[in-house]
Amino acid sequence: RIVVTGAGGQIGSELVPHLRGLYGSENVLATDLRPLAGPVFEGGPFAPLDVRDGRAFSDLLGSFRADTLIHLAGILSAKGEDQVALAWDVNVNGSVAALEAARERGTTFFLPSSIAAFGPSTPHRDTPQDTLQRPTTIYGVAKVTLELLCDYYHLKFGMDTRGLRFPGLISHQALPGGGTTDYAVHIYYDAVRTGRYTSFIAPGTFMDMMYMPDALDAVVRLLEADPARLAHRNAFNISAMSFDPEGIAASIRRVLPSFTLDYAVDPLRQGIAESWPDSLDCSAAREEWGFAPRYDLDAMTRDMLERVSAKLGVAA
Ligand code: VAH
Repeated sequence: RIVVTGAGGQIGSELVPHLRGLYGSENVLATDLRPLAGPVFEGGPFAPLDVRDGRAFSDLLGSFRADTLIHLAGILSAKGEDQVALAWDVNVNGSVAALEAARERGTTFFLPSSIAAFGPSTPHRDTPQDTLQRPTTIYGVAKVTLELLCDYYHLKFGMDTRGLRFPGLISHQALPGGGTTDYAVHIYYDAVRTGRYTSFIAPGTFMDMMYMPDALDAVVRLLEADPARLAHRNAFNISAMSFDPEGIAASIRRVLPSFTLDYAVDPLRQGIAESWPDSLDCSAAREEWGFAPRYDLDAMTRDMLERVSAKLGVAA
């Protein structure tokens, strides 16, 4: 029985229905700061939760008889730079409360890390699984803290903690909020709406990316993996592709030939993007639990344009 925090976010809004389809709706409890609309809220059990409230967190895991906690609640990179104290409070204190509640209740614990856990001094190409991590955003500093905390709780208390370093995630269900890779989602919506997009990330800025179905599959595969095979536990590098704005625009033009891209670079998010890797080495994830993404850039583009067109009721 699984509890998911941040269920209304970009990952949670797709992961909750996915897990309910696999394990039964009654076995997946969605939580978020406030009641939600849509399938997450209507499709199964929901409870409001401020993840910083440790008592309420532990009580919820106990009353739901959870055996797994997937803790997604957090503030993303760009929004974190505008609200540093809040980002630290929610991302770190909220995750400490989650870890303590999971320890108290003996639940398996999943936490998402990010390519944001790397910084300018990290090798940018084929970024190793184990390497220098000196991130320059509060979001990244928090992610490194949480990677270390999850390893510590495993070593100190024997907790089953597991996690993934997500690349930028592209999806059509819920829009991301406050991220740096969000341009790779917005571009599809504008391609359908207007046939053109103005990118806040500059040409030549490569970042690791992945289509949401592959992210959902990775979470389930890691949580179902044989722990004896896990040489690493938290923060597996995973990625399905690496592209810059020109690359995703060319992919869109292979479907919508008239699509055009121009630029209004946002210095804040451009600076964040340049501090992150260009491409990850994902060999540990492949070897230890069979990570195998299915979508490449053109397959993602075809599916995204089709889904966003249907969602907006616009012929692409
Ligand atoms: C962000 N989408 O942009 C998130 C993610 C790898 C990027 O952490 O902040």
